Amino acid sequence: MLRLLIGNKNYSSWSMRSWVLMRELGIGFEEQLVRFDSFEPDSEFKSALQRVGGAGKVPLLVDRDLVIWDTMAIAEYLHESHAGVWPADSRARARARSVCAEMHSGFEALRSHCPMNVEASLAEAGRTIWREQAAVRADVARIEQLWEDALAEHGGPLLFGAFSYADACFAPVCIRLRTYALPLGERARAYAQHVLALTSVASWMEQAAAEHDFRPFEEPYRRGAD
Ligand SMILES: N[C@@H](CCC(=O)N[C@@H](CS)C(=O)NCC(=O)O)C(=O)O
Repeated sequence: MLRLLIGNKNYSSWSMRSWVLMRELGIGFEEQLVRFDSFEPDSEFKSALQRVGGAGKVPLLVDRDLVIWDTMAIAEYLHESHAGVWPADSRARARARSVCAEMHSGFEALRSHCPMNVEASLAEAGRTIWREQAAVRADVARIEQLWEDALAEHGGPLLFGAFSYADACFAPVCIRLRTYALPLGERARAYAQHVLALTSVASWMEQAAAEHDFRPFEEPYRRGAD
């Protein structure tokens, strides 16, 4: 049985990507939550991960004695044994890998100003961020363009028609857009709503909202859980 080590569901956007991918494709796994803490070298979080292997971050996928770290490597490993991780058509697959790679290495402004927080409603912080941070506006414009191009080429409702890792990869972005109530065009909004309604995404969000594990260092905008 595969084992997936993840962080707090309310905050861990990278964990969410692998978890949603596996759940949506019906790939069986046991999950192990490693609670976020300070991330200091001697923290509980780092010690727990060190005992398993990898780079000291979540998610981590463990298949017997094999430890796979980093979401892209996890997606590629699962692709070798399961259909549906990437689109079947090679052109669409190349494009899906491109958009995921861009997400993986980019959108720094959106990620740092709008950290994922499933349970919070931060529309007011979102309005300030939107007004003051041109780089966040640029990130969202680029994301909308990526989405619209893929939706136009493949007909929706998901980026490459049917579900693929690309949708799991952008699921935390859909949550950020919702938490911070950032403005979005019609087509992008419909896509984000579709992603949020996926069974796997809805159940991650439900479990995240039930966590009630307020981690102050992940909370630039709140003093406590509402
Ligand atoms: N590039 C990595 C990023 C993983 C990552 O940054 N995970 C965060 C949690 S969402 C983490 O473990 N942070 C701990 C740290 O930065 O020390 C991936 O794609 O898996």
